[in-house]
Parts: sequence; structure tokens; C-alpha cells
Amino acid sequence: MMPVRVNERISVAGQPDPAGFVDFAKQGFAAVINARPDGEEPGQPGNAAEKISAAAAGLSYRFVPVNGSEITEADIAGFQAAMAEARGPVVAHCKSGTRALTLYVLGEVLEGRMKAADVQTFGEGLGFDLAGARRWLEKAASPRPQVKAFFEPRTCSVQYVVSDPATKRCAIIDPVLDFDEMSGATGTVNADAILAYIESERMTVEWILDTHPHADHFSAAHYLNGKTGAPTAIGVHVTDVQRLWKEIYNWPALAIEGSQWDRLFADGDTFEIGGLTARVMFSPGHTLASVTYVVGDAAFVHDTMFTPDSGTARADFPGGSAAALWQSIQAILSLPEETRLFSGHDYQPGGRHPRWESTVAAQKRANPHIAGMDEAGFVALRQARDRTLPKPKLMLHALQVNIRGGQLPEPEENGRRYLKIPLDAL
Ligand SMILES: N[C@@H](CCC(=O)N[C@@H](CS)C(=O)NCC(=O)O)C(=O)O
Ligand SMILES: [Fe+2]
Repeated sequence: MMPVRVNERISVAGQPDPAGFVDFAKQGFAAVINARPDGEEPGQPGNAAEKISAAAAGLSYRFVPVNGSEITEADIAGFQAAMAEARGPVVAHCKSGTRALTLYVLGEVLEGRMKAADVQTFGEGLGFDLAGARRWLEKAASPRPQVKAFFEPRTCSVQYVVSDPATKRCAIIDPVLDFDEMSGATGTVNADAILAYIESERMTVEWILDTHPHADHFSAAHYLNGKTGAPTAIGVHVTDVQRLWKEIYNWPALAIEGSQWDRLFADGDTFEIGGLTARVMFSPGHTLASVTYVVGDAAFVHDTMFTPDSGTARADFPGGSAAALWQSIQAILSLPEETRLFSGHDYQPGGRHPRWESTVAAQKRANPHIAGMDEAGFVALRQARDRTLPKPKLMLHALQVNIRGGQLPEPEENGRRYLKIPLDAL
């Protein structure tokens, strides 16, 4: 297997066999990037076997699996991160080398080191057809909402800024307030990174949105409202979640009319982000209050479905329902096939790079919880899987903050804030 040399940092190759890894090491490579999803054809070694072959040959190894027609910015970022980690020349492979080269070239263009117009000729010079990369760049340049994702590795959450390129107005979706459960320390590193991006892009925040009261991390909505003055919003059924948890926390003073947010959205409500109209879809199942925000060709589907290789969200929290989740997923899948779907978490199966974007078409084709499934089958699978999942480790910490829009508990007379953990309540 002779890799094709692109430059001193990277070569690309077709599928190596196990002996190929030893050759790569002899040829002076330090790292392998596998851009090929498992199971594309019989006899393909796959991620787990390749990882072992690479280790045996003394090569570092990264898994950045992509489908040619479904490459996302997260894939390109994952590929760049894998290259940046390598301590020497990289050999990146897929089946033929085209996808590996596509990922490399798209990163070069996005970082300004190559012109979009030069991509196809560059590929031809190396013997590869990069028409797919050219199409990807054309699509990215077409007018549509701009979406910037911020992955938070501690809780595997994905926070978003969706903006109108014409007016530079934006909404923040599902921002995370840092919390270290070992020390009890809170922090704003994640939220401040979002603010720094907004400032560097000279954007104005119009909305601070949550898709649902999160059970695994604190919302930074209240903090960001203080910083920007932008209104906060969530789905109107958050009041049902408040009522439920008011009981669990035995918290008579908790206001449960949703007064902690500036606006409560009902199904079908619309609002503006600059010149873009956003629409709210009620998407219960994961929680009683979950909503999806649809902005142009982008839908923020949070914890309904994850990227196709990661299935769907759990439906076993208090107030959750697998049947309701199935109906919510069907409503999202009735959006146009090309709709970009942005998920709220990514748990990185197989140790692959973080991914959060898919499409309606990709979900219907490749999500094993959805493709070829009916409601009864989904409910049975979801409930069986949920029985195996421990509760999120921050659930009891997070809900008391998130049912107040991300406001921490009021300080006691000594000025310190405390969380309350109900015992044996669930
Ligand atoms: N291990 C994580 C679990 C987080 C969790 O339960 N995440 C929810 C979304 S909030 C989910 O749907 N997980 C799906 C799964 O774990 O399969 C934690 O402790 O925080
Ligand atoms: Fe969630």
C-alpha cells in the first residue's frame, strides 16, 4: 500500500491491511487517521482492529469516520485536531483516499490556506476527484443560517450560536455553566468562550434559548442574560417540570409559572433572529418540556436523536415518555430531507471525534433507532436501553438550577449558596 504524498505533513491512502501499518511505520509515518466508518464492506478491518495494528506498529491512531456526502464542520475540525496531535507525518486513509484528502483540503480552505476555486485542480494533481469537496464548499457559501457549535467535553454537551449572516444577530442555544461536583465550584469558562466568539464576530445576541431543563449540566442562560441583556426563553411546559420537581425537592417557595424566563414558547410560536424567522416545535419525550428550534434549514433537536451512529436520547427521566419521544422524532423527520439537525450531546462511540450535525435524510437512512423502526419497536428498544442507564450524575444538582432558568440557589445569610439533594426520592 503506497500512500500518496500530499505534503510533508500528510499523505493519503486506501484501506491498509494489518501489515500495511508496519509499512507505514517503516516509511516514517508517526500517525494514522482512519476516516472510514466501520462496516462499509465485508472484510474491512474496522476501528478496533486498526487501533491495535497501529499500536503494534508504534503509530498513534485517531478515528474520524465520515460518509462522503455527509461531511460536517465537526468532521473537518476532528480531522484537523487529529493532525495537530500527530508528532510527525500523518497517513490518513478511507477506502480509496478521497474522503481523507477531502477532509484535509476542506480544513485548508476553511483556515484560509487554500482557495476554494483551487480545490478540484489540487485533487487532480494528486490523482483524486475532489468534486465532493467543491460541492461542500459551494453549499457552505450559500445563504443560510450560520451555526457555530461549542462542544463541552465534561458533559459531552453541544452549545450553539445560530446567526443571521446578513444582520449579525444571533441566538445562543443550550449554553453550559461549568460545575465541578468534586469541589462544588461553578465557573463560566464555557459561557465566556461563547461570548468571546460573539464579540469577535461583532454579533448582537437577540435570544438565549434552552431546549429543555437539562438533567446533566447547569444552564448558563441566567449568567448570559446578565452579561448581554438578551431575553431568555424555553418551552412553556417547563411549568410542568417545575411542578414535578417542586414536589421532589420539597420546595414550597419555588415559583412554578415559568416567571424565571422572559418568554415561554408554545408549539408553533415564531420569533425573529435578525432577518431569520425561527419556529418552535414542541418535542416532548426526553422531558415534558422539550422543544426544537427550527431556523431556516437548521433544526436544533437537542436530546431527541443524536448523530445516526448514536441513536436517540433516553426517555426515563421523571415525566419522560418513549412513545412521546417517537412522535417528536417523527415530527422532526417530516422536515425537508436536507434539513441540518443539530443535537444536544455527543458521547463519542468507539472513541471517535465529537460530532453533532446530521440531516433528516441521514437519520432516516442510518440511525438504528429510527431506520425501519415502528413506534412499538422503538418504545421496546428505548425502554430496554433506559433500564441499563444510571441516572446522570448531576441530575439532582442540575434540575434545581435549571428549573429556575440557570439561577443558582439564593445565598444563605453567610453569603454562600447551597444545593439540596433529596435522598431516596427517585
Ligand atoms: N453519563 C452521563 C449521562 C448523561 C445522560 O443521561 N444524557 C442523556 C441526555 S441529557 C441521554 O439521553 N443519554 C443517552 C445515553 O446515554 O444513551 C451523565 O452522567 O451525565
Ligand atoms: Fe437532556
